[in-house]
Amino acid sequence: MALSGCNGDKGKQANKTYTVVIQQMKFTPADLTVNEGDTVIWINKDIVEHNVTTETKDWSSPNLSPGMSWNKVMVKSAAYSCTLHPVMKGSLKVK
Ligand SMILES: [Cu+2]
Repeated sequence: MALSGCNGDKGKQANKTYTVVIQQMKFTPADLTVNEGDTVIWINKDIVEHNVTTETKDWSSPNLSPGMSWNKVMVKSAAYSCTLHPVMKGSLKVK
């Protein structure tokens, strides 16, 4: 496991990829903790379009049709939602 704290130019740890499934108007898992540089893939397995947009609007995905996926390398923590369905919320914590 990575040590927390200042990590400057220490040895590189292998980056991982995490998947968040969008289904039944929910992000699963809704809360995810990753390391900086890890990739998160959102897959829309629902029957309607969804997107992933941070509350601060730092970044957002395009609208994802059913069956589409989108990925992003995470560099900082973010709370996000789907602007089409604001009740859908998730959060990413970057260690
Ligand atoms: Cu949605």
